[in-house]
Amino acid sequence: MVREILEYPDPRLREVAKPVDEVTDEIRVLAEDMAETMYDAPGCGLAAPQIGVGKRIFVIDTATDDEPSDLRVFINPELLELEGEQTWSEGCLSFPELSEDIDRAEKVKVRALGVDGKPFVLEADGLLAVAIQHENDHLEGVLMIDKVSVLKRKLMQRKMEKRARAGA
Ligand code: GNR
Ligand code: NI
Repeated sequence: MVREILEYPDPRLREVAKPVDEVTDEIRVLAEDMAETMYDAPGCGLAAPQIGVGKRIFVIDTATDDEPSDLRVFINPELLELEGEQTWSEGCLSFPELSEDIDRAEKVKVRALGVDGKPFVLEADGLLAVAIQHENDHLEGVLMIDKVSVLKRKLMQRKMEKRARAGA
């Protein structure tokens, strides 16, 4: 089921998400809904707080249009290692139509549980590494607007206020 994506400045985007106790069928349905919502948007990642669920889960698919889909589900993720630096022009489904250059680590090592409840470790670089860091931030209530200059932050705030007033 496609869920509604919350937009800045919804206060639910600022809450710190809680660990998942056990990977149950309910969690698997949530992960499915998140994937469906991400593909529908469309976006290359989605964190549970973006649909108003304060749990530590995110989904990512960085495959391009001409590649087969590559859905990854991360439950209770932990970033174990961050290395190097890279800058991407990032978007966020909670800031529709905005994009900003954000500095991130070039490579990340992440540990998480999969939908089978089993732990896995993944080393990623490029866009996948960026997406993992972006989604992990959502679980901490951190948003891309927090990572830009004061001037850009004000511009982003203004654009989002205007959008909210327009009833978008
Ligand atoms: O769809 C998305 N694209 C994107 C592009 C560059 C860096 C990060 C992202 S994540 C974003 C979807 C989203 O808001 N996830 O939280
Ligand atoms: Ni986002």
